[in-house]
Amino acid sequence: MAYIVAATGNQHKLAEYAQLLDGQNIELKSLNDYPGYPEPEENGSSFEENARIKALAACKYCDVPAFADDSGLEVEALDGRPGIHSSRYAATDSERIAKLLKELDGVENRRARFVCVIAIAANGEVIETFEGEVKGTILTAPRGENGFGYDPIFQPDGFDKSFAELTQDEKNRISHRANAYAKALEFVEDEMSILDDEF
Ligand code: ITT
Repeated sequence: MAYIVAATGNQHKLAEYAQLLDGQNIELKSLNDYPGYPEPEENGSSFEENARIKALAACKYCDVPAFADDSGLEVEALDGRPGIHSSRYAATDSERIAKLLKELDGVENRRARFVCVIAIAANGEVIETFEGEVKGTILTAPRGENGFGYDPIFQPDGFDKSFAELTQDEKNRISHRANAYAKALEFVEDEMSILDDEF
């Protein structure tokens, strides 16, 4: 059995990955299995740089293959903000949503996309990165209770529901994270031996 550590402190991301990896021949470990893990500073200037930082730090500390994602919401009318600062944009999910809706008050162009870059690291180096996106629009008020982050105000193209009104399974069929994951899985299946380290 191959092992991989999901290098995230975000339990919602972890739950999405647990579902995505369900049925694969890979055992998912989390940072909860490594008490005392010192989270690295995310000081990169792109999603890719931050994903690399997180995956590499976990791979080195846990001494097993690891992956991490850096993700966020890019709003067209805000020149791509909050982007890589999506998590730091405000203190809580509801404050992040309120702040974004205020910035977009009266703004006609509500186009946005979620981006996710997954980095996989093994044997002390980043092996590869994979990018996924999902395009949509920012609603004028939050809708739905599922998901996390900006999900209640993001409506993916082709749906009349917000991400937070979709089930995790439905979100996992179309999300930025799922799209990046599908690319990563294809790569891992071809290169399965990178996960064959002793645990
Ligand atoms: P880790 O770095 O520990 O993985 P994090 O939450 O800090 O956890 P990021 O630095 O990648 O993760 O920040 C991503 C932020 O972007 C996240 O906190 C949400 O606010 C937002 N975000 C990312 N993916 C999202 C999704 O699927 N739905 C809603 N919001 C999302």
